[in-house]
Amino acid sequence: MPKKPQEIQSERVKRTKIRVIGVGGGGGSIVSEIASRVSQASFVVANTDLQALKTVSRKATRFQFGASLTQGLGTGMNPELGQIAAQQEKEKIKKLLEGQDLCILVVCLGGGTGSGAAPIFAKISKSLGNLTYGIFTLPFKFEGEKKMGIAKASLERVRPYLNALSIIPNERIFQIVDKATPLQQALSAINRNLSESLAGLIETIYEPGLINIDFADLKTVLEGRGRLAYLNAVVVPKGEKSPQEAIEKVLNSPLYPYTIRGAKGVLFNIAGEKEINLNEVNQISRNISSLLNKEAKIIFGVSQGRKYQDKIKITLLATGCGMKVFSEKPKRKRKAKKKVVPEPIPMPKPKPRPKQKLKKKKMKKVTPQKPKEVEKIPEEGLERPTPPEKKAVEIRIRKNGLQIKREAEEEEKEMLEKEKFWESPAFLRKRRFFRAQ
Ligand SMILES: Nc1nc2c(ncn2[C@@H]2O[C@H](COP(=O)(O)OP(=O)(O)OP(=O)(O)O)[C@@H](O)[C@H]2O)c(=O)[nH]1
Ligand SMILES: [Mg+2]
Repeated sequence: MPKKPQEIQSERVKRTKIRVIGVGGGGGSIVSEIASRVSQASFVVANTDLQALKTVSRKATRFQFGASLTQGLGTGMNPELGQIAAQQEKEKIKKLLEGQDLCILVVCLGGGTGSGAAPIFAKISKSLGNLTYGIFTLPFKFEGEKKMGIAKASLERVRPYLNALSIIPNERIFQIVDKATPLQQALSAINRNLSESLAGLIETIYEPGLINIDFADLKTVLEGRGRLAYLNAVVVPKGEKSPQEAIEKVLNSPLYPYTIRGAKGVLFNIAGEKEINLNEVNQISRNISSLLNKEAKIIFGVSQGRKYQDKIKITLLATGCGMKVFSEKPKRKRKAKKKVVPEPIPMPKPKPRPKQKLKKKKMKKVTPQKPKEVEKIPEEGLERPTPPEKKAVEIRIRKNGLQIKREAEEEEKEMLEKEKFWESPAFLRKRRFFRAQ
C-alpha cells in the first residue's frame, strides 16, 4: 500500500545519531578540530586532565572523569589508572553513549588516559548495541618502546569491542612533512588529515545525494568484528584529469600502513558540482571495484552541490582490509606498502611533446674522453686503475658502432707497438718507454 505523505513525514524525523568521542589529550584535540568544522554529528571530548579539557572547542561536550584519582591531572602515562578512572564512572559513560546509532572513538594511543580508558568506552558502547568504530594513532618511534607497548596492549584489549578500527602510526606523517618539522606542526598535519576524512564520512551520511548513501549503507560496511578499516577523503580541483587524480589520491593515503586491497566492504561517495559527468562517476566506481574481492560489498553514492564548484571530492571507507596487525608470530621484515595503481581513465590523446624526443637523442650522445680512459691498456709494471664496474658498463652502453670500430683499431695499433717494444733490445726499450710517457 502506498504511504500517505504524513507517514513519510514522520519517518523522516528518525535521524541518524552519530557521536564522535575523543578520549585523552590527543584524541580530544582531533575531535575538537572536527567539531569546529562539522555540525551534523555530536562531539564529546573525555579526559582526566582538566587543563586539557579547557582548550577544547565549544562545539564539543566536555567530559571529565577520574577526578578523585588524578585530581584533575593526566595519568602520567599510566594506563591502569586510565582504566580504573573510566571503570569508576561507567554509569556516566553509559549515559554519554546511549541512544546512538554509531559511536566513533578517537584515541591517540601511548599515554595513560586514552589507552587505559578506550577499551572501557568501547565495551560500554558495544553493550548498548551501538555500531562502534575506533580511530587510533600510534606513537612516534622517537617516543620509545614503552609508549608503543602501551599502545599495542590497548589495541588488543579494545579490538573485540569494535566493529571496525583504523590504525594510523604518527610516524607516517614523515611521508608528507620533513623530519625537521616542529612536532606541533606535524601533529596538526595528522589531526587535520584525520578530521577531514571523518568530516567527509559524516557529510556523506547526512547530506542527501543524487545516489544517496545513508546509515543503513554505513551499517552494511561497518558491521563485523574488529575489522581493519581505511578511511580517507580527498578534494581535487576540477579539471581534465581530476577523476584519475582523485582516485589515486584517495586510495593512497600516506598515513595508512595498509591499503584497501582485499577489503570486504567499501563505501564511497563522489561529490561534485551540478553538472557532474556520470561517465566519470562510472569510471571511478569501476576503478575502485576492480581492486576488490569479487564478494566485496560495494556501496557508492553521488552528491552534488554548489559547495563543490570547481572541485571533486571523494570519500572512501573500506573495511576488512588485508593486513594482519596483531600477528603473534615472530617479526619478519614487513614488505613495503605497495602503491595502489588504479586503471587509467581514458583521456583524449595528448599531442606529442617535443621535449621527450630531445631526451631520447641525449641518451645516444657519447662522451668521447671517458671510454678511452677505461679501455686504455696499462703500461708494464703499473697497476691497472680498476674503474668501478658500473661505470664501465654504463660507458660501454653509450658507445656507437663507429666509436667501437675506431677503438678496436687503436687497440690493435697499440698492441703492435707493444710487440715491437718487446722485440727491441733491453737498452732501447727503456728509452722508448720514457719517450712514450
Ligand atoms: N596525532 C596526534 N597524536 C597525538 C597528539 N597528542 C598526543 N599524541 C600522541 O598520543 C600519545 C598519547 O598522548 P596523550 O593523548 O596526550 O595521552 P593521554 O591519553 O592524555 O594520557 P595521559 O596524559 O598519560 O594520561 C602521545 O605519545 C603522542 O604520540 C595529537 O594532537 N595528535
Ligand atoms: Mg593527557
